[in-house]
Amino acid sequence: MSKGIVIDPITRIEGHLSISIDVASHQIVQAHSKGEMFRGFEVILKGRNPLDAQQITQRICGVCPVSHGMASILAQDQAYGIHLPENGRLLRNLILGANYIQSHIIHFYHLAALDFVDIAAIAQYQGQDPALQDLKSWLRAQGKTQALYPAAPFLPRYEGAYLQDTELNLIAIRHYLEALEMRALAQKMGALFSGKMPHVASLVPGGVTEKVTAQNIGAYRSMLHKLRAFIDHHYLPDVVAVAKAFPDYFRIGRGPANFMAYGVFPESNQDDRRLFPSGVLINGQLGDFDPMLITEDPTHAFYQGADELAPTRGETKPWPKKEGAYTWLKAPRYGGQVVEVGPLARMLVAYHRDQPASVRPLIDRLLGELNLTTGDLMSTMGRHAARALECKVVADRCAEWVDALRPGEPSCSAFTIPAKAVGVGITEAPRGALGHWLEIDNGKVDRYQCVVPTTWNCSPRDRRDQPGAVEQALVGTPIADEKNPIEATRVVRSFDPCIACAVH
Ligand code: NFE
Ligand code: MG
Repeated sequence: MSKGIVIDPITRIEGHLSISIDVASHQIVQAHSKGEMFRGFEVILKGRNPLDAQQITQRICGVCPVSHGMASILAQDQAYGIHLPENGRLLRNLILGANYIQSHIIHFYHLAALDFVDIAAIAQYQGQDPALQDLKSWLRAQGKTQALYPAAPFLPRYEGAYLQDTELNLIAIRHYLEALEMRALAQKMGALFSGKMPHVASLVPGGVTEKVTAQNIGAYRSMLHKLRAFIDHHYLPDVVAVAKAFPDYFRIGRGPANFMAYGVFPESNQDDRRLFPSGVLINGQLGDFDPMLITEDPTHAFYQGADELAPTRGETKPWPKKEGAYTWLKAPRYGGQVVEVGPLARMLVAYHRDQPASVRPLIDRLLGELNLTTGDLMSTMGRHAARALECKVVADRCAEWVDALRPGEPSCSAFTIPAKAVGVGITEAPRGALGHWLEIDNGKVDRYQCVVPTTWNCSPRDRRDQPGAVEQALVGTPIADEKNPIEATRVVRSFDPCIACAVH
């Protein structure tokens, strides 16, 4: 006999992701992932001026809006046949880089770490260690007494085996608070070139509208300097400390073990080299990514339509009473296969391609320190580690991109909107592979389809009855106490799901 457990909502981020699990003999035997709302951005866009798309699609989300804006202008660059000036490419990378940094920091410290760190430690600590007493006074001086007397947003929580080491707990709590400031700093850094955050104003087809000046270069450099120090001296060591304390989580939450990356951060305007390359890892084999193999299957989603459709033919026709449906997410598939997307997919593809050169040594060093293999990365803790390493690689590369900007030179190109055109914007959001498919007729949007990272990861079963990536990752997870299924939340949150994006 199995017992059904519903965790709803499961994320600490916008949106309504509900997870239903069946547990037998203290193990998850089956899981269903459910997106519980309809949004309708693809419907809203039909008939509008295509230039509205990069503004409207940013409203899909408050965490990764830059990526939606980026996918939209990439689709339009292609539809209008535009070539970017060098400053335009670099500025886009710097704005997106700032967004990645804030997203990864907020995910680890504010959305996930509380599943591992014991926030109650600070209230309980009565020792004599001057450094820890100093932390208590520091928290008081900052007016952060919430951390001393745990309340919302730290409670309620599931009880479980949290970090035992008091000093580590207290350090992590201090870094949680510092990370709030770092996250704000990353947003300010992005706003230097984007006008504002989170929904940016300067991204346009043809480039970026902000001018490059010595002043905004200098300001970006100095903010980035502080962020890189935080990533190197706090974020990476904290992830390693948590990983050492929870080694089981390199064996829990494996998922389909097939990965896909579209590639992101263009390194040239002449060819399609990108900082993180595209590729797929299917059954352990590295292959080239082919966008023609993408389909979406509505079998178990609340939408009309019986076919698995390519996004160029995709439809969004809600059917809330559909029999057999259990979620508002369609099921994206790659050549019929379930794939995982996100930082782990990007880092594994980069590792196998040995590009960029910084990735393989970073991963090898981490694996050496933890005595693990690349296979162990396909896990709950592997996702956290990959995200942290990626954050470092992006921040380090931003320091080179900002130095390459040319003050006084143009940052965008002119364009006209044709009466009829198609374009696809293929990029990567912090949470994974993101595509926007655009069709223009009579100068207006005729079809707009978004296939989004969390839709890939949290997808439902398809017509072949293959469960989605998160649904697969949950199966086999041990649940020590059915009243406190903290292990399941750790697995799901390692994907950094955002259901507002996933449904769109
Ligand atoms: Ni709302 Fe998003 C990212 C996108 S996830 S956070 O990253 O696209 O589906
Ligand atoms: Mg869609």
